[in-house]
Amino acid sequence: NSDDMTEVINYTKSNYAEPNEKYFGAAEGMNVIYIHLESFQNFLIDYKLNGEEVTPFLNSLTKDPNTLYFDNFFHQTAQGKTSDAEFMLENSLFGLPQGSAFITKGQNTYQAAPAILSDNGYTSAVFHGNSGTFWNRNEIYKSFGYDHFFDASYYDTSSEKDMAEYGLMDKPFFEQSLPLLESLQQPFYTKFITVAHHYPYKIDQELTTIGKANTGDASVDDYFQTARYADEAIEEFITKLKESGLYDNTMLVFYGDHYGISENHNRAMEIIMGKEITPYESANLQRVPLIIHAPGIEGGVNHSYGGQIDLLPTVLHLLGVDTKNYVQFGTDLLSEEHNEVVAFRNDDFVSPTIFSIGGKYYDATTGLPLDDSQLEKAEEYKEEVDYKLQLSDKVVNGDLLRFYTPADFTPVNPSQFNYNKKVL
Ligand code: GP9
Ligand code: MN
Repeated sequence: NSDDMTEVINYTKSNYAEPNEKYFGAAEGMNVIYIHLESFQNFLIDYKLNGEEVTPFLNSLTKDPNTLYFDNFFHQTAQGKTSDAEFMLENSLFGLPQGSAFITKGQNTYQAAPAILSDNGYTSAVFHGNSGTFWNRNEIYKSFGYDHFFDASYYDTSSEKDMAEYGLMDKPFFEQSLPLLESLQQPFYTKFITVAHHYPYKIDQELTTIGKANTGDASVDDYFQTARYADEAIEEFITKLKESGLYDNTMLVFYGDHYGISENHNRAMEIIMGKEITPYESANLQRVPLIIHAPGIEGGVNHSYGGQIDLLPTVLHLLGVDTKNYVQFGTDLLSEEHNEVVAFRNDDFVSPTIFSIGGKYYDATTGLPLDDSQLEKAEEYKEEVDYKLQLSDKVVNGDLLRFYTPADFTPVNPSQFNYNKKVL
């Protein structure tokens, strides 16, 4: 009820991190293109398989002078997988401890990125070569205020060799998306959801340009071939964005959605990583890429600890939109006040100093059991994480944003949107 909302607003206001004036508005008025890196773990960046880079394009992008690369960025997803990642990045609300908020909370009231940016003159669209009902996207996107959702019905999916398990393969997907993208009024806020690099990472060997690993565990061995394919598809897309001129006034945000290799494959991963996969190392493997490119921004490797919950305030501040009045559980990764304690849905957390895994505390740098002198600090972090998750669940389970409209936010009317392909 609404006094719960008062508690939530008090928390999010106290948790708010001031923008970094060096980056606030650095991408103001630019288009936004999110590239959803399906099942991409950050260990792939700069990884060499038998001496060969797996993802040479993304590797080069992390070194571009106008690119911020966050090498301590973590996924925070649970059973909702891709949909949890989307839920967090659009709302800065955590997904649920069980199930998928996309499916069970599709009709809630949200103050999501598309709606906030619509008030700032943006057109919004999602591109995804799978059926629009998967993860209930075609319903919840209306609650987020997305103007367009180009699902499989907008693509030519007639050729079997172009299809992956969850939709159109990335190369034809990006190719066919370009005219749809160019049809949008600018500035636009868009998200492209890839599918080729998805468990169990099977791919037509005619499409591969790198060998398999040889751990003997098929999904680990194949993981590198679909990662390379996805990297090539993205490179092709970026090349086309440059040719079309869009590249010069667009902020690109690449993010990994969740792990690709589960803990069932630790034995094989010990071969891949060249070390024992302890609970501490497994937590380290939950890093996913976050790569933000925009013309003119000061790039570099940013070591701040953060997660998908932090994407919305980070992106809005880069666009020059302050987030003080919104209910967001993450903080701007670029802010001097950014909160570096990264909460996971299972109550584990990581931070620059302390990891908490399965109820045990570890030194973040050595992986050794935490020194007693740090235990009080660890308990403080644990309390903060539990409270943050519990409060976010209250907002989502109680649909509490019904009781709070931020200043100068135009509430969304989901029934105004129709994603069906217009018969021209
Ligand atoms: C489904 C695709 C994959 O449309 O996004 O979803 P996932 O299985 O990764 O949650
Ligand atoms: Mn996924």
